[in-house]
Amino acid sequence: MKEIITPKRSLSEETERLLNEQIMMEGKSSAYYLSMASWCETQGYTHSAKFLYTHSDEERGHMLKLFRYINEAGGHALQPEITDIKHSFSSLRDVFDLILEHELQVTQSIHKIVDHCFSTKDFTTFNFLQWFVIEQREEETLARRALEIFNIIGEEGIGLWTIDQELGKLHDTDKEAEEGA
Ligand code: OFO
Repeated sequence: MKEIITPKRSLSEETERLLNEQIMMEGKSSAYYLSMASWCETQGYTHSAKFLYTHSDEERGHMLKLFRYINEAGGHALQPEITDIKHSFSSLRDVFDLILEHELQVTQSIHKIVDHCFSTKDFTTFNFLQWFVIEQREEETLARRALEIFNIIGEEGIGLWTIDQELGKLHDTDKEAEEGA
């Protein structure tokens, strides 16, 4: 496909389309985690709910980063229509299994755009996307860490109660790791 770039815009139409798809994905992440937060809260998993409310806000931040980039580059960022959000989950573990699955899809989607930018020599967008590449590595690590907490503590007895407490601390652990890096 021929890439068309005019003096008023530094983004090709295809790159703009892919970035708008990514806006949809980040918006979906935000809505998905908000729904998970709400479910956790109704089940008494208050620490996990706190973690997920914060995470949902972060995903909205990722979406806004893309909005600003597209518009500054002369494109048009589109508010996505978010549908089909799951509201019920079979267990707390199910929530965190789904988070890892979802984050792996987000990583693939980011890599697809990075690959496109590299092959079309859009090095500005390629460079902008490096933040997302690093972020996805951290998000996957966080999701895996959450599942390790289930495996290490075990869900029997007061296990689930303890797991919920530990999941609530995940963002702090993440920040400490970033500061130590
Ligand atoms: Fe936007 O990092 Fe998760 O999805």
